[in-house]
Formats: sequence, C-alpha cells, structure tokens
Amino acid sequence: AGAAGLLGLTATPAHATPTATPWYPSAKFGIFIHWGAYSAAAWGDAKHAAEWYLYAMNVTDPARGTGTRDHHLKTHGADFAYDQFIPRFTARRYNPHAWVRLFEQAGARYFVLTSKHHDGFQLFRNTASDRNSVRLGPGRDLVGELFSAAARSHLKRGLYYSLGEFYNPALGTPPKNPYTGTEIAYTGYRPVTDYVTQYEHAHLKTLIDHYDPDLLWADGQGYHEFGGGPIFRPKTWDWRSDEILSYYYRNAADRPHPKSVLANDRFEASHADFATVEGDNKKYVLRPDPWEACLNIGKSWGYNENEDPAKIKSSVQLIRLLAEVVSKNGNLLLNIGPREDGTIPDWMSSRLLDMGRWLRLNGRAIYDSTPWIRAMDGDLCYTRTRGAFHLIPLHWPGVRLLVPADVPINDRSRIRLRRGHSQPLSWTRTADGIVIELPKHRTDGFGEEFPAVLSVT
Ligand code: FUL
Repeated sequence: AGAAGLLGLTATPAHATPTATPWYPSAKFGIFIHWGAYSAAAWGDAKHAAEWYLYAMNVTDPARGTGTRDHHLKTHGADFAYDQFIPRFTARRYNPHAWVRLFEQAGARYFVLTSKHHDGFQLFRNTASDRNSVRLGPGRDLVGELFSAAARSHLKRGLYYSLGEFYNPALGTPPKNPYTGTEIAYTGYRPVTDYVTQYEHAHLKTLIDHYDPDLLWADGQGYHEFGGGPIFRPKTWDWRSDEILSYYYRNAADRPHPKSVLANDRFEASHADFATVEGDNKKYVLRPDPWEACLNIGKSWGYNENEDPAKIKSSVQLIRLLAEVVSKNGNLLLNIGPREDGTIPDWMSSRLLDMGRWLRLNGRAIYDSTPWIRAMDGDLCYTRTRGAFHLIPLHWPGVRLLVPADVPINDRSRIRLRRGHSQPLSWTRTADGIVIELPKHRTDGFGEEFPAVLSVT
C-alpha cells in the first residue's frame, strides 16, 4: 500500500481483474498424452523412444544406435518415408469422451496433450502449415475434440508444443538425413521466411486463441542438443518466447472470467510458472517453487510395440512416486501413449484406474496438500492439508510404525487410517520416537505393498 494507501487508492478499482485462483499447485496429478504420426510407427529402441522415430530411423551410426533404422528397413523397407505413417495414423477409434472419463477416474486434475512433437505433425487446425491432422491422416481436429469433451469436466486442459523440429524445411532446406545425405520428405510445408514468427508463434497464437489452454508445455527448445547427432539448425536460437507468453497471460487475464494459466520452463523465457523434472526420482528434491515430474509408465512416451515389459512400472511404483513427488511439493504428470487409432492399451489404463482407486481413498493427503519441512524419512512421506498432517508410509508398515519425534503429533492428536478404521490408533512416545499401533492387516482392499495414509488431526 504505502503512499498509494495514504492517497486512498488501495481499494480495488472496478475494472481490476480479480486474481484467478492458481489451480496448479493443488492439482498434484495430471495425465500427459503423447500421440501423433509416430504412434503409427509404434517403435522405439534401447536408445530412442518411439516418438523420436523420425530421428532414429535416420541414424546410421552404430554408436548412436541403429535399432530403429534396422527395424524400419526390415519392416517397412528403405523406400518407406516417415510421412507414409501419416495416413496410418487414423484416430479411427478415438473417443475423447472416454479419455476424459478415464482421466477423471484416475483422479487426475489436468491433462497435457502433444499438439505437435519434434516430427512437426500437428494435431490441431491451423493455417501456418498443412502438416496437421485436419488436412492429413485422421481429417479431424484432435486437440479441439479433446478440449470440447473436457470442457464440462473438472479437468484443466494443457497443451504440449515442441518449439523446434527435427526436419522442418524452414530450419534447413531441403531437410536431409545428416548421415547419408538422403532427402527427407516433409509433407504439408507452407513456406515461411521466419520460422519463429510465421510458424512457431503463429501456431501458439492459434492454440491460445482457439483452445484457451490452461497450461502450455513447451519442449524442443534445445533442439541442437537432441541426440547429439548432426543437425540442420543453428546452435543458438532466439525463440522470443517472452512475446508469445505475454500474449498468453494477457489473453487469459482479459477474458470475461479471468483465469490462471501456466507455462513450463522450456520456453527459454524470462519467466516460468513451474520447473519440469524429467527422469527418475533421484532428481526429485523438496523445493519451494512449483515443479512437475513428467514420468513414463514404460520407456517410450509415444506408443511403442517394442516396450520392454521389465521396464514397465507397476501401479504400486507409480502410487509411491506420486506420494514422493507430492511430499516434495511437486506435481506428477504421468504419461500415456495411445495407439494410432486412439485406443489406450490396457496396461496403461489399468494403472491409471489403480491410481484412481487409491486416490479415492487417500486423496485427502494428496490434493490441496502442502509439504512439511521434510519430505520424507526413509519410506515415510509427509504432507499437510488444512487442519491435518499426513503420514504416508510407502508400504504397509506392519503392526507398529515408528515416526521421528519431531513430527507434529501432540497429546491431543488423533491418528486415523482413512477408511475402514475410523477408530483413532493408539500411540506412545518412546526414546526412539513416536510408535503408532496398527492393525495387523490393512482392510482397504490394497495389498501390503501399497502406500497407506495415516492422518493426524
Ligand atoms: C523430451 C522429448 O524429447 C521427449 O520426446 C518427450 O516429449 C519428453 C516429455 O520431453 O524432451
């Protein structure tokens, strides 16, 4: 307030936009969807995820991994161009309402769909390029359909967009295989002289204007670093993302119902609303600002028929990771890769449904929670919500749970298991810490290996 307060100017002016409630930090759990022409190729190798197929099929250097190339030559032949997968990407059984229902049943609060990945194929209607699902392949606006289906749900709607691309002609004409010099087809190109303004910003502006996304998830910004192979674009690239993000925020604030929108940290802009952490939980640390772990169930982000079953995370592992991320003040963005026809493999949907089942019983320790001063001790995670402190042992602890003496439990505290045992549990303070007595077996329908929640009020 200060001087303005003295001058009586602190009252909110009538035209001021109310601060939209930031939905993101309390949402905790979102679904990432990698879907595109690569879903029709449906193949990844030990070194390349399936959504990198266009890149990987061109790699001839054994040191960089020729698994995808070998597969491609054997299965499709040397004359089969990547763009021939576009008509095989059909979305024939795409049911966006079923997707929305599944995400809701999973307990997710938002989703992020790939509107364009590094192969440059767009899942939305636009005029900057014809390389999109309306003009080619499915003949449908896949982004628009999912956004409409989710419009009346509680899900917030996000879009992934790769700033850079592997072989866009505007980044090096004509695109060639960097190893062999063979030309690479890029169907649907509309010539531009300025990739950033006429194409990338034009795309993002279309996404903002037509779909009004709650979240933008940029990627592909450091394109020159991808895979370490030879590339066509300059080493430094000025995305001028501050311009497009200003447009995005302004647009959201100017709406009749202003809303809080977010952008991730891959725009190379002067501002990011949350940090992205890709990879395993060795990288997860408690930090004060919002962050998001993007995580795969298997190894590929795009659908991969060659997925190694040994690398597929179980529902137990995923729920543990969710608890860990949330105790560290993060959100979990869990990825699925639908098939080219829009169906979601059972091994993905069954895991989502397990998470939803667990969250229906235990979500009170997850949604809207904030971290404690420590995220976890060993296998025990902590979260807080209004009026409650939650202990989340990552598996059933047996008849006694020992918790450190400094957790906020006092003489008036009641400790309860969420369901099935509404009776407060007995506990005692000992020299080693606080010992909580638990029933011998859990009765919430989950195996002993699943995380449990004890709430202290
Ligand atoms: C990475 C991409 O290269 C992967 O293909 C995937 O989209 C992941 C979420 O981000 O940077």
